Amino acid sequence: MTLTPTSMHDEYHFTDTGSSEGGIETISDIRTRLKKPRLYKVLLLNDDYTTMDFVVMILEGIFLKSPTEAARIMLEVHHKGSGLCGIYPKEIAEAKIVAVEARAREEEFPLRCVMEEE
Ligand code: TYC
Repeated sequence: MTLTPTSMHDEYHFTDTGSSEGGIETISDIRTRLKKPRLYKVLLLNDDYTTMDFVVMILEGIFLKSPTEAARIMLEVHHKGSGLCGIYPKEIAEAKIVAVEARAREEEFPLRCVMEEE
């Protein structure tokens, strides 16, 4: 059985693959077991003005990267134009982007961050 997503639950789809506890499996059991959030890549974009140290600080502070990983991602963005910071459910990805751009604005850096559905 496949339940078509509704407007209230459009980020999930539900597919019946059988019950685990025996007896009658309810629709809410199926939702609890099988809801599958869409995931989004969050990417940092290069620019000519934001300092490398600030980008590393953002990657450590907002994306919880180690200093080594933060430096690696920063250099990838610097050399290739963009770089992957993490993969998150929609609301988390949106919150990371707002946090990055708010911190960048405080320092008057033009740093941009975007999301792409996986
Ligand atoms: N290109 C910047 C510089 O040379 C550094 C930078 C890296 C900026 C990553 C943004 O997302 C970025 N100072």
